[in-house]
Amino acid sequence: MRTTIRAGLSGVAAAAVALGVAELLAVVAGARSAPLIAVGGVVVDHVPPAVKDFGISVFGVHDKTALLTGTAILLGLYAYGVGVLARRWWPVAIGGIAVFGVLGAVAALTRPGAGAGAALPALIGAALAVPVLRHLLRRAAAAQPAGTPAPADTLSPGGTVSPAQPGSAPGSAAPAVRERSLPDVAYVEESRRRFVRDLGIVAAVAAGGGIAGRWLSDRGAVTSARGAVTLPAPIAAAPVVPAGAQVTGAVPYVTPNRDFYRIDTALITPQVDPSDWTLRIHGMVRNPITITWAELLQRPMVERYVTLACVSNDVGGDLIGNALWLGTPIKALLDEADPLPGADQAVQRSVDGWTCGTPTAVLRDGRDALLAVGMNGEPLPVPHGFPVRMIVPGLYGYVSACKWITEIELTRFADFDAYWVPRGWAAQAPIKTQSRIDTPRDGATRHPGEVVVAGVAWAQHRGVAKVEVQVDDGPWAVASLAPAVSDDTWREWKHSWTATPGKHVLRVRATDLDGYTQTSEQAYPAPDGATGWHEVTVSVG
Ligand SMILES: Nc1nc2c(c(=O)[nH]1)N[C@H]1C(S)=C(S)[C@@H](COP(=O)(O)O)O[C@H]1N2
Ligand SMILES: [Mo]
Repeated sequence: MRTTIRAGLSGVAAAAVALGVAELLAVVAGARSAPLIAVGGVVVDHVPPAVKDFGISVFGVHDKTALLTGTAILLGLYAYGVGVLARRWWPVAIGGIAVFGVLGAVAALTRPGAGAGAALPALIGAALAVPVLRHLLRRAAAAQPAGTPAPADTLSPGGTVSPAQPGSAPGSAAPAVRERSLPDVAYVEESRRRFVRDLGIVAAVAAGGGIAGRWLSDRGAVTSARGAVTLPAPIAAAPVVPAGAQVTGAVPYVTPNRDFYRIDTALITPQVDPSDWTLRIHGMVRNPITITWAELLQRPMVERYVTLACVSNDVGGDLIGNALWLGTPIKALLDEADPLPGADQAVQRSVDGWTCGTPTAVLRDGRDALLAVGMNGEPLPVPHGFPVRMIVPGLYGYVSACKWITEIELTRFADFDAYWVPRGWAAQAPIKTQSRIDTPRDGATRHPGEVVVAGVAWAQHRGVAKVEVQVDDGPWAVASLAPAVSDDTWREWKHSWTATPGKHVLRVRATDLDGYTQTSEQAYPAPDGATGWHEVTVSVG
């Protein structure tokens, strides 16, 4: 191993230990104060809308992994560089590590809800990296064969680094000069062994701290608090799902919680203990309200199927799901708060600072807009907003479905842009009428004869009136629609196609109860939802 590489690895190991220890400290200081999470969060919030497919996407799980991996790789390269330079010029190490610590601390301090303590994980981690790097660089220098240009004696902030460290190799008590002048193969070998050993110890501490910290942050008291929740019974039960609402070949009519898509900007899932939870309704209201979890559960609860969709869903995509939500109608709470005339926007704020803006009128027009506490018979899963989120039939999630909600501020659209609006998304975004073919899959093969084509169609709060299927450029055939549960849910459909040998394109389009038929015109998800017909290609033979 070359000396430069040893120095670089020393830098990487020192950075890793800083991050690992910071991750552990963040268990106490707040999970969002861990430097990687804090810096990642700043990046998420500040990506220019022009960075396509990234800033313009409403973050899914993969974007987050990519972001954190990318940040870690950049940091690793930086730390490698610091290690290599520090070998010749120690102040670089101090400066480089200080920059790293201060950046992490500032990022953590600027995260929503951060107290002064949020700076500590990054600062303490960085402070620890200094002696770790110094120690590893000394080991690396000692592992250098004699005769190699050795800047080791410029290493330490104290000036000379003597190989006379306690417990060092044979001959280590000798002055540096002797080490340089006498090629002592055994000494170099032993030093290399020690370097590798210490590098391993540092890496283990880093990994251990990181893994333990992440584990502890992820399963805070909230998992058990959620387990202890008993949901109240609804005063109005959901409509019964009619037999036949689910069609063979299409997705399940009710999406199980574990399969429900997840989209949010949170790099770590917010952990909100219901006993600490409050919702404050304030701003342009005559009567500001704050309610606790216990008070919320006292309110009348209803149970409703509502199909939630993400604006980032591509034509044919799966960022959509249908669940049974248990919640209290938000209208009654808003009526009590008594919004002032002109307060046309209800801005919901999550515990992590994320915001969305919903037209106040929509929340009060009588639709089942719920402050939800239950999903498919369970308390909300933590990634889906535990303990409380909003569910508003008919609007894309980014303008309505605030998870981990703690605040509703009545304001004007003219006065406040919610999170995604300055990032290139529309302030108002009703869900567009859409349809999808679930079977056959694109690229599937079938035998000639009867082939079942099936899928889902949705036009939340308007309702689906008709679904049609087209084969190649033939006439549109009306598909058979499964019974509807409500206008706020998707509808499954099927169509029997007599397939002939060859390659065929199947297309679907829906018409809603307003009489609107999906346009063939293809539009990107940004700024207010994709359009176009979903099509699949099938080989028959
Ligand atoms: N706190 C918070 N709530 C949020 C988001 C978010 O980033 N943060 N994303 C919204 C978006 S874009 C969508 S599509 C829905 C998705 O809800 P789900 O993850 O439960 O499917 O949550 C909404 N609520
Ligand atoms: Mo979304």
